[in-house]
Amino acid sequence: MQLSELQEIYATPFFELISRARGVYLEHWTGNEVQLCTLLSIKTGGCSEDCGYCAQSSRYSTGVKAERLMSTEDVMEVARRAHENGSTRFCMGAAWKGVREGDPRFEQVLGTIREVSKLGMEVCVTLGQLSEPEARQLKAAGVKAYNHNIDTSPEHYEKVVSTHTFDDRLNTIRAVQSAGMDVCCGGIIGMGETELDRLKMLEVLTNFDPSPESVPINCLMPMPGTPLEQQAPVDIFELVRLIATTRIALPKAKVRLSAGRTRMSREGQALAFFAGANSIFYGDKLLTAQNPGVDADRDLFRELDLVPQKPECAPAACGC
Ligand code: SAM
Ligand code: DTB
Ligand code: SF4
Repeated sequence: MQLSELQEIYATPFFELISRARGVYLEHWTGNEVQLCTLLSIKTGGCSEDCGYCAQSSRYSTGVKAERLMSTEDVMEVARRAHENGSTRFCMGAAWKGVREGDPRFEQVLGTIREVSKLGMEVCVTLGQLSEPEARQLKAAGVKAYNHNIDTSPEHYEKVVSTHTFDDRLNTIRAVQSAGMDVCCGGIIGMGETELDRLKMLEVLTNFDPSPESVPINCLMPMPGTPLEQQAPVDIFELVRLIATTRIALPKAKVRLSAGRTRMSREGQALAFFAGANSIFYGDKLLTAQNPGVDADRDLFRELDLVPQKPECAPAACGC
């Protein structure tokens, strides 16, 4: 989609915008179903990169300790619990610049993926940069989707990160697409970007071929010690407008209301679901930051008559 079209959609009067987005949502999705994704940091902290929002960069004193890669056994324990709690997607994240074929730590992650994929949840990983050989190995091990966010507009990206480029991010996404994995790609708002930057980010996402399978929209969680620790919270109506615009521009993508829900009211979240968000991270913790508790989300779902989305047919567990 062109930037001018996105600008036009975004500028529609608020109620018209969210009604239109709701209409698009109902054409493509079963009403009231929201995907529950559990996130697990399998390798926390000590990252070489300088992403200005991230508590896991070794360049900032954030209080996050560098830990070793979790064992397959420990990951499986969390994954089993997530499955029992109704999660249909399990996303494992690593604080790495990227992964290389043959690296023993990458081999270990492949082994973990093989085990987790037997549980029947959609498996997603976010391990940083990769090229085609690594992408093919991940796909063969059972990964459905690879999360790699572009995070903001190309212009704003270099104000937030200096150790890799926006083009590096796009190259990884291309490798993921070539290997036949789904692309989970979105960004963060609240990093000092303009409305135009947000729409330029969306322009890039809408021009992916194939389209992204899911689009996480994160609100910056200002992590103490990072350069962005003082950023003001995102205005809820700006977030809802962006979600509605994303829903209209990418009707078939799962739009994930991602980081930052701890600072949103229940009413704000309800508006975001109405406007087309249909996926959340479920569980008390994101990677290092807090997420609303499982009990709070269960209550919210009950009050809004939302139900967990069923998993898509997962080859390893599928009986059909
Ligand atoms: N190292 C890998 C990478 O950079 O792609 C994977 C992990 S990284 C933490 C995954 C994503 O988490 C980032 O691209 C960013 O969108 C999101 N994220 C990290 N810190 C955040 C924060 N403080 N607030 C909101 N989103 C954040
Ligand atoms: C995404 O877009 N958001 C998630 C997931 N993909 C990996 C990460 C959010 C991280 C929030 C900050 C933290 O927990 O440190
Ligand atoms: Fe490292 Fe990813 Fe955090 Fe950037 S966002 S510092 S690459 S863990």
